[in-house]
This record gives sequence, structure tokens and C-alpha cells, in this order.
Amino acid sequence: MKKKLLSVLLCTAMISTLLVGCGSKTEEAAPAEAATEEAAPAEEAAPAEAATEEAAPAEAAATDMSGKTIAILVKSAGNPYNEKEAAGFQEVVEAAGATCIIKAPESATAEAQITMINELVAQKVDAIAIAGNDADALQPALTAAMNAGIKVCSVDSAVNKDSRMVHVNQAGIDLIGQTLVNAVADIVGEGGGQFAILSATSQATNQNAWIAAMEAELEKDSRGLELVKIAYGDDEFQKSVDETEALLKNYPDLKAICAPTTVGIMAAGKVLQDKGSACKLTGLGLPSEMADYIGADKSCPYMFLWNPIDIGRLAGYTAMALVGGQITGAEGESFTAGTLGDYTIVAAADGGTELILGPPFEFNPENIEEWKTVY
Ligand code: RAM
Repeated sequence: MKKKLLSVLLCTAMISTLLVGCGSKTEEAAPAEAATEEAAPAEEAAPAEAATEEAAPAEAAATDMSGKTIAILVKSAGNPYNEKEAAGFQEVVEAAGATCIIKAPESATAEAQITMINELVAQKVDAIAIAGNDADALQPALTAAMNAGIKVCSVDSAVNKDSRMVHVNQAGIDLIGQTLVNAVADIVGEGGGQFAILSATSQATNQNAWIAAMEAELEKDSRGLELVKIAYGDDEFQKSVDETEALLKNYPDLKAICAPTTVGIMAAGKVLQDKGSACKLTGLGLPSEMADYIGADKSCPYMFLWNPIDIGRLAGYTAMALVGGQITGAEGESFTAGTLGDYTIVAAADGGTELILGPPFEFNPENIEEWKTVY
């Protein structure tokens, strides 16, 4: 209780100075809050999250990791989301005295990641955090890594339960699905209509899980919405532009596009706005990339995301807790993720285990100016 009060006070004080972190608090995340999933870690994390902007790195380094090498392997290069995730990871890993390796394949494929995993095994790193480009295809490479004594966690986009020790998830899957369907229904308005999804790659575990959650939500209550097409822009800007144009051409009555990828939503935002299209947009986007497209008279009335730097930080702390032996990845284990606060490992929907950073946060015309400078 005391902690909560402190959290509110700290946040109130910080909002006035536009400090980072409070915005991803559950207090402000109204649409997400309405759903039932556990939001506790984010709430607890809020003051600490803000503090990480200023805190001395040494404070984060509860365990001395000097002599250790901790790697992150993101989905692909050239995606600012992945860069921010890797930056958060690097910050906490280096603050703990470890060497950080960042690997990013040119395109978001499993093949490229397998090559890089093998390289990291040959380098005898101590831990690998991976944003998987495929749930199953990386299993032989990651199993070999774990057999070699390397600690493996996934982050952002899970690998299957046998390929990892724990997954570091940005937000609950069902909660993201519900939040996105609610947003599509809201922007399409009364009576519903056709909408399409513009995703990343067809193999991306995270997008596929969110889409399945959206479909389950629509099955419960369609709200007059008809999902006419799932298109894949492969987290490449030009491909996402082309796919958006194809959607508009093939579905002239399309009322909305939902893009659960930061690359896709930015591409769609530009296409819809340049064309002055009546088709509206929502999804998951970086405020820094979407500021020009957010607004009642723009292509995207509002969208959602979490702090991509914090998901990297949480993955860094998790990888180090695995290396340090504070956790093994089993359900029920708790540890302190540096300045992000305390986290408990829970059961994941795929039968493995996970940690959840917190609920998604809404970016809209009222707060986009503030957030576009943050991430
Ligand atoms: C893209 C990537 C990433 C996802 C975000 C929302 O940048 O696909 O994995 O989490 O979008």
C-alpha cells in the first residue's frame, strides 16, 4: 500500500517535469486496465522505471557480472523498435560489468538467426536473449546452446517452451488482442464493417499470438467487424507500404487497418494519410515514428505500445538472473529486475513460463507530443 502511494506521488511529481516512465503506468492506461490480466508488475515498476532515466547504473547492478558475456539477438536490423530494445538490454548488462553482444540479422528470418546462435555458442557466451523469428525453427540451435551451458531466454517474440528457459513478454497476449479489437470497433464506429490486419512476418510468434487473440475476441463478440485479410509486410517499410496499397485496392469498403507492428503501422499511417483515405488505422506503434499520423483528422486516431527500452532492460536483468542462479525460469520464482522492480515468473499460454512487463499504453492526440521525444 505504502509502495503504491509512493508510486502515485512520485509519478505525479514526475509528470510535471515530463520524465519518462510514468506514462506506461497502469494508472493512465485506461483501456488496457479494463481487462483482467495481471497488471501488478507494471504498477510496481512505474516509479523505478522513471528513476532509471536518472539512476546511477551501479544501482541496477545488483549482481557483479564482470567476466560474463551476455548477448541479445533481435528480429532484424534497421527497425528502431529492435534498436531501442537492444539499447535497454545493453545499458543494464554493461552497468552490471558484463560484456554485451548485440546481433541483428539483415532480415527477420529464422535461418539468419540460426547462423547467429551458432556463432554465439562458438563464442561461449554466458546467456542469449532472443526475439524469435519463428517459434519452432530455432529449437535445435537453442537446445544446443542450452546443452553447452548457455542460459537462454526469449524476449518480445517467443521461441517455443522447449527452446527457452523463460520468455520476457511485453504484455499479456489476451490483453493485447482485446485492446486492439476494442480500438478497431471504436474507430470503425457503430454498425461495424470490414477491417484488415497488416502484420510483420507470417512466422513472427508475437504477432501471430496477438492475431489469434484478436480472432478469439472477435469470436466472442464480433461487434459487426469482419476481418477480411491478414497481410504481411515482413517488418520492412516498403513491403508494408505495398501491402497497405493492395489492401485499399482489393477492399474498397475497408473501414480500418490494424497493424500490430511498429514498422507496419508507420507505413500504413503514411499511405492512408497521403491518400486522404477514409480507412482508419490503429495498432502498435512507436510514438516517435507515428506523431505525424496520430489525431482525429489524421490516419490514426490512437494506438498502443509499451516501453521498448524497458522490455530490453527486463530481458537483460532476466538473462543475468539466469546466469547468476537467482532464477532457473520456473513458475513462481521471483527476482529483482534492478530499477524496474520485482518480477515473478508465471505460466505462459504455450505451456512454458514468462515474465510480463506490464499492460499496453494508449498514445493519442493528448499525449503524443510528450511521448514522441521519449521513444
Ligand atoms: C515490430 C516488431 C516487434 C514488435 C513491435 C510491436 O517492431 O515486430 O517484434 O513487438 O513491432
